[in-house]
Amino acid sequence: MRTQVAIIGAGPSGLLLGALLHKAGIDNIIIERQSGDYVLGRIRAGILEQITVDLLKEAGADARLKLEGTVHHSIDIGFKNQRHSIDVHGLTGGKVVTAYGQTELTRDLMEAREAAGLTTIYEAGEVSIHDFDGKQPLVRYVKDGQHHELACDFIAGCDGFHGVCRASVPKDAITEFERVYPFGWLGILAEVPPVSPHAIVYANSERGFALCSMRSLTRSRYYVQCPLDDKIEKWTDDVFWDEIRRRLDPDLASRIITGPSIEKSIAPLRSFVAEPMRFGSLFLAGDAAHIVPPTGAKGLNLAASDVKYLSSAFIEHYKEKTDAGLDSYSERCLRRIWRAERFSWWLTSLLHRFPDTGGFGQKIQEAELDYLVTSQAASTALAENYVGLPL
Ligand code: RFL
Ligand code: PHB
Repeated sequence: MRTQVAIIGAGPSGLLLGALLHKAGIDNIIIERQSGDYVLGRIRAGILEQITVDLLKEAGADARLKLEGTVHHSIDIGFKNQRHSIDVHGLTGGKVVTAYGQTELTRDLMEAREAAGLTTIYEAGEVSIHDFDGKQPLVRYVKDGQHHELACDFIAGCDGFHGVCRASVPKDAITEFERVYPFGWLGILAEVPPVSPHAIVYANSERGFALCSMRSLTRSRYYVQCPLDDKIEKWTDDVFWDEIRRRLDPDLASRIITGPSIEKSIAPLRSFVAEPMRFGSLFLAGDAAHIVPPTGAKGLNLAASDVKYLSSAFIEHYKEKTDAGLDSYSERCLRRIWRAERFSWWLTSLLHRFPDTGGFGQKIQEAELDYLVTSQAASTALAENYVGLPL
């Protein structure tokens, strides 16, 4: 088999890249190690920057997003038992974010891909990549017990943090930067109306961070900071609802509508960047190259901006016969990535309780939050980053 771009991974990065390349007439095949249902079963991001929404439109996969996505003009910040609204729309000259689940976005891209008759090989085993520093890049995999080879011009490593692509780069060719946080996020999904349908609530409390988010007007997503070694069984639905209420201001806590969880999981928090993102004809994109703690809602959006740069670079290569975009890919992406890394690290530091936060640290966080919600300069800095820095 042969294709122009072999894409490893059918998460949001791989599917979006495949769609944009197809629109430009560039042949691509996606190889994914899991089944489609497994990929759709992972509950992750919920907040899309305008750049991500625009890319889905460009990919021809935004019909349902337009109908079902909820536009948010502001975000709420809670601390010291009070909630403060930050008018993101007003502070950024009219920019907004859209609440729409990663699961839905992935489903839309999968369906568009299937409708266009494009090849995705699911449940591919033993995926390996070869000769990406030479002239004949190759992907090998096993499907239904048979060994296969896919020859290509380029390999796009869209296979997430634990994928094979970054791991295949010689250690001396790559530099990794990492910070692991001493807590996780326990998230639950429930078929109940969100307590705050028009603004995501980010709350700092002495008991730890809490977040109120949504998937639709009838489906809510909530998170609380928890110890990394907590067992999920400890967190019965009742324990979860009691705990989140204690971390929110009394008004919000009294209005939260509870119900049985339909998904519950604990995710670790990490900041990570691998540099560079290009190795010959291998290009990393999305979580394969970088991770942010979810506090800034940047992970999926960064994946989308990588894909924007990468698809433009491939289009230039094939249509305009110039490699300028491919040559500058890594540098262009990393500038935006490090700014999002900084923002996500800062917001995480400001809103969570760390082992050494103590009374003094709590007071300092509250003082900074007070400044943040009362100073137009500080609110604007938050708002600009939250809606996404320009490409
Ligand atoms: P993915 O989604 O991990 O997809 C990678 C795909 O590659 C496959 N794969 C392989 N395929 C073939 N061969 C191999 N050897 C392979 N190894 C792996 C995997 O099965 C998978 O299908 O990476 P991608 O596409 O780069 O997308 C990144 C996003 O998923 C991620 O950044 C976001 O979910 C992060 N994130 C958020 N981002 C936002 O922009 N806004 C948010 O509100 C937000 N909230 C979140 C989040 C992530 C969270 N968790 C669980 C980490 C909330 C949470 C709780
Ligand atoms: C979510 O809805 O899953 C979500 C929202 C905002 C975040 C992180 C996750 O910052």
